[in-house]
Amino acid sequence: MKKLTIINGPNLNLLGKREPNIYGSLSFTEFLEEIKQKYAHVEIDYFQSNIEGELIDKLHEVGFNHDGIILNAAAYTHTSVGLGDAVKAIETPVIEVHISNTFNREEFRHQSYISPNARGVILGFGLQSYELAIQSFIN
Ligand code: CA2
Repeated sequence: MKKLTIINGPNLNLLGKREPNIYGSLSFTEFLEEIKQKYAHVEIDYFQSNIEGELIDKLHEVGFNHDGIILNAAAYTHTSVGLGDAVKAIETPVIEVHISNTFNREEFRHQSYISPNARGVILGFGLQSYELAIQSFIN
């Protein structure tokens, strides 16, 4: 069984509660239940934190024993050298995902410290961005 981990960064625990025009109205836990049922043959772990160091610790923890990591570092994408270094340091391939198309938003969202060391980047497809990343790991 393939083992994947989804890691979500700051404020993504608010999904479905605020700003539905940008991020949709489904909570991540609701989405995760759907996706776990659909991909029952895949082990899909989930971790969310609002704390940069906890996200780095989680990358270290799963980055040598999982088949893939799906990372939405949220705002830290655009600021965190530490998260970028962690993605570079681990062995498990990382796919960077974003719900929104960060390139049609503010200029500061065009910069990513994750992308240079990610296997790929999927953005702008809403929560489907995560599903596309799962499919890329299992196909
Ligand atoms: O589009 C994405 O997935 C982002 O990673 C989301 C981040 C943003 O800083 C990135 O530029 C793009 C923000 C996540 C905040 O999520 C919220 C969800 C509901 C209500 C408020 C914030």
